[in-house]
Amino acid sequence: MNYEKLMKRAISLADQYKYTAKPNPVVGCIIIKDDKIISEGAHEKFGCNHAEVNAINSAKTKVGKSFESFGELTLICSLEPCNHSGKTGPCTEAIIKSGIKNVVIGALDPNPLVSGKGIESLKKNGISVTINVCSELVKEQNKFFFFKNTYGRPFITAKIASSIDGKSHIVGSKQTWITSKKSREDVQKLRASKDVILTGGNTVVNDNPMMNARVDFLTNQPKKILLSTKTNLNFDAPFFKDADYEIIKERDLDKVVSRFKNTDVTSILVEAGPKLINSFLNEGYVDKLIVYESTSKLGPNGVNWFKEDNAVEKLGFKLESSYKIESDTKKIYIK
Ligand code: AOF
Ligand code: ZN
Repeated sequence: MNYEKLMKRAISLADQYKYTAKPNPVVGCIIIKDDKIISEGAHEKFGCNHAEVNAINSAKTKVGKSFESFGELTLICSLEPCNHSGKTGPCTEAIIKSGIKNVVIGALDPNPLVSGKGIESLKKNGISVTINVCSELVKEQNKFFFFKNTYGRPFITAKIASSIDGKSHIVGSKQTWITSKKSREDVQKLRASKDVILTGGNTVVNDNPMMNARVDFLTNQPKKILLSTKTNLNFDAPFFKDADYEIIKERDLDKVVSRFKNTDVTSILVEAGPKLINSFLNEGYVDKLIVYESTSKLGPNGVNWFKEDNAVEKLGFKLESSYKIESDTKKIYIK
């Protein structure tokens, strides 16, 4: 049987939950009898049931109606079923117990706790396993999760707002609004898509930001991380209000980034001033740079984002795409 079409359906099912499953990967699962769909499930929320368990539970309500026994069914899931106990029990166990004898998998789970072991456990229990059906789509869909498990650190995006003459703000000023309201709304979505927002002390003191994701859909709020050795922080500031935050008093970025190795965090958005952004860029810790560029000029009193012309290109970035948001231009650079 050609499982690609059903795998693509499992992948779209999973996609709906990218803001609530994070930092976990999104996973979708479909159970079929011959070419008929019996049930579907997805990993909807971090810490809650995995996709396979939701699909199996839903199929259980249909025994004796749509099918007679689980041995007749095939389970199609976008990611290799886990065989470890994390916040939930092993999916392999749920599959084996159900009596399903045929499993089709999109991509192997890159999590070293799981990778290959889920398949092994299914096979040991007499289940036939097909792998790598649309695996590239699954990897693309869970890009940050695969990146983290491949490189041992989160995927890092840096975001800046720049005037047309390449400036960040007016020297000595507090907050300077450079881009339009629509661009700032776009930033809220960008924040929602990440596990962590990382900023510096000057940004928190000068801009007084909340640094949360103010979006009109359900999302797991990113954790806020402040890199600062400042001792005069105002903890009544919006940044600290009712928020999950951490202050890291560390200047060495190698050490900062390696702190995430054994955590759930798969993606970081750095929103900071020129000093911290340039440190991340120069140390090779930016995988994607997003520039929101306005048409206004800040002129000679403006502070430059970069010391030299074409600094971004000189660091090896290429413009991946750009488009207009009202009069601003959003430019996305990757390496
Ligand atoms: C699956 N099906 O739907 C998902 C999987 O803490 P836990 O128990 O939620 O486990 C999280 C890990 O399980 C996650 O890092 C990844 O390796 C795997 N995700 N596995 O069988 C699912 N979401
Ligand atoms: Zn699982």
